[in-house]
Amino acid sequence: MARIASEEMKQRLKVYFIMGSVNCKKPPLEALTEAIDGGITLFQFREKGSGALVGEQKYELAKQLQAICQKRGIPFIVNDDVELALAIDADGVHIGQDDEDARIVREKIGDKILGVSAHNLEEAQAAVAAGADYIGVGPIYPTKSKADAKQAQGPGIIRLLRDHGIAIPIVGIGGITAENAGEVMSAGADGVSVISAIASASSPLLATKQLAQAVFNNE
Ligand code: TZP
Ligand code: MG
Repeated sequence: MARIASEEMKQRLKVYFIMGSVNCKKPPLEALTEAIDGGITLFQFREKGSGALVGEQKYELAKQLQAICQKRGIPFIVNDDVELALAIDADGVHIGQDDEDARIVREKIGDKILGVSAHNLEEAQAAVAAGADYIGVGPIYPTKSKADAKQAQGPGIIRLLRDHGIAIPIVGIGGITAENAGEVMSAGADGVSVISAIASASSPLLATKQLAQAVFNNE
């Protein structure tokens, strides 16, 4: 398998759903199935925070969610846990600035998708140099889904990165909803990534449809 092409990555980032068992209102398998029915283009398993599953239970949930993604043709990305991603042959890994060095992760995962969180130009340039396939930029808006989130920067951070030559696929993250997704896209993002806008919705199906509509109306 070759590295994912930049154009395909950009298409995959359009409606990027991130979720772990602690985020969802509905049972995780149900929430993911509804999100796929609603039109997500990429999924990240992020089993993190207070009450998160560990060990065998985390592994089992990952396998179950991955099976749903595989059946529906949605790439399955694992947050942080490179060993888990390799053990289950996930499609990729997403790492933050506090995780293992991106160059080392790239070596470990070969051609799998590598996503890296970046908060400024320096981090974005380093991620590009390390071989990231995309960067996640945020928090764009205030978020309740990440306890140690940095201050919200607004969509202008994406425009700044674009203006300074960052050309690789960018997905915005943090407090994104159907109401503000349009301005994230207009700032130069290829897509939006969300936890609560879908996972906390009483209807993940409807919430995803609304988010997808906002994204595709502002490409
Ligand atoms: N990284 C920056 S903000 C965030 C992460 C994982 C949380 C995004 O969650 P939400 O509910 O879409 O604001
Ligand atoms: Mg991390």
